[in-house]
Amino acid sequence: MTSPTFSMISRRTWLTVATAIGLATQQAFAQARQLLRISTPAVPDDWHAKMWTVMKEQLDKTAPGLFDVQISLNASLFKQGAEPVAMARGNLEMTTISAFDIAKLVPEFSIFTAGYVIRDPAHLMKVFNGPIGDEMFKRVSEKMDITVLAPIYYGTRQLNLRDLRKVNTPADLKGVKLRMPGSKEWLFLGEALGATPTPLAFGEVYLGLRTGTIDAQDNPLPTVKSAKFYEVTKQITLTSHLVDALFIGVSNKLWNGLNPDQKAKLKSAAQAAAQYNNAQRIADENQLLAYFKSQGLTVTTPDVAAFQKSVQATYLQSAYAKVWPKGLLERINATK
Ligand code: KDO
Repeated sequence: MTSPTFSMISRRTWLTVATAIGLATQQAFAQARQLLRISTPAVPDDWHAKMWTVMKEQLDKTAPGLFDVQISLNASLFKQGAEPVAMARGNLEMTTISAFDIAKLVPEFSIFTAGYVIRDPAHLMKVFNGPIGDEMFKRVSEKMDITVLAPIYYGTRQLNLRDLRKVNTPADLKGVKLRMPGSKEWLFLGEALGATPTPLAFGEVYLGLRTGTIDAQDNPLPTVKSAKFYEVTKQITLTSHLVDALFIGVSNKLWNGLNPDQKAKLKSAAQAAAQYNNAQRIADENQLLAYFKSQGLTVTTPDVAAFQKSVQATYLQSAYAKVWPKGLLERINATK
């Protein structure tokens, strides 16, 4: 047996040292990665669930190794509506919050929970990506310690009934057990529509419709498809009562620890996710009625003007409208 030559030793040594350096770098990298936990009640097939992967993939390219993105769908990490509290406690970094979640802590935000205020997706984007959005998101940051990175179009909420029913005006919804998410702001919207609102978490809606503990639910068409509500309902009534937004929010604890370049990369990735979601939802909304009809559902158009008049009057007379900043409704209406 020949003894190892000098060059063999040095090559081996070099390899060992290089491997050790590699491992140490990897460890340092892993340790330095910011935990970015995301929780949402969205079902995997929904665009606002898939958009998180779009965000993650962009971050992997623009900021490799910076974030450890962990996506939890189906409310498997936190139950619907519990996300802002989890963020405040440092147990969650990101989610989509609704105007209804925000209104609990920023009461003036209830203006966006009112039916027939936002006109369409383009109006929604103009309002939230302009000075009104800036002012309102500043309040969100101050009171909730959450920075809004991008508004998203969740869709236009429609009525979806278990059984066939003539629905022309709010009076036709009298006694209908309409499922709403479980907060007073949501229940008020159900009441304003003329129904008997029944609180239920999103994850329980399918079963509620199947077993008949509820008569109806409201959600945008893409969600009626992705959560398969069309399988357990017979009618869609196009009230278009709420052009609904969600807001991609990050905890200030994480946000304030980032440098300007990292902030820009995270914001840009969130905006890419929002754009992806918006484009897909709008395309879906234009084509899904044909699909639902092919599945045997009846699609009806009520007297939308009657719904609008009644819902707007209910909100304007309510305690909610009393805390809306003076002139805000007019400014929203005037946004073109
Ligand atoms: C729902 O529970 O009806 C709702 O549409 C309310 C939204 O604010 C949002 O929480 C949404 O569910 C979930 O993201 C599931 O799609």
